[in-house]
Amino acid sequence: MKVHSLEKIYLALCAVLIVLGVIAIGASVFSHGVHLVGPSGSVNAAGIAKQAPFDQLGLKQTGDGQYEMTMLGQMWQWNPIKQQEPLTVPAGSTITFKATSSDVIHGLMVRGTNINAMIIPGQITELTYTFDKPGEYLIVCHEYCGAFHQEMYGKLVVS
Ligand SMILES: [Cu+2]
Repeated sequence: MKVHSLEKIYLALCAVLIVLGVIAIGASVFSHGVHLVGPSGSVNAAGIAKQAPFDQLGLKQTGDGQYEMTMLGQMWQWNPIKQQEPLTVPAGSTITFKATSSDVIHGLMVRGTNINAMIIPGQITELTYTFDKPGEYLIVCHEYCGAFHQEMYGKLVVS
């Protein structure tokens, strides 16, 4: 089979672009600190509200510029975000999110950050992020969880 010289050039360019694309994705993953989130514990799906740390939901300060946000995904709310709004922390604060679900799989995402994980019933998911930029951060569920999935959102204010 004879391959035209222009086709050879085209194939070589495609190969170079594929290699550059893979390198760009790899560099982006390392530079943004992308990593898989593993479970950091488990809770019995029955009676979550009586088990630590989910017996005390909400944002609490644990040190100088250190916060812990314990939250429970339930159809169709992030408990207790709506009850505690506006959640406010000063710029430069580090928040460790500890989340689980009491019913179905939810997805925790904080827009503008790398907080993005599935929230699985009975599994504790822990994510930490330092909020250096002031602004409003939308906290959403990004895993379709039923009829009012779009209502699972809240706001974090970094001032
Ligand atoms: Cu949802």
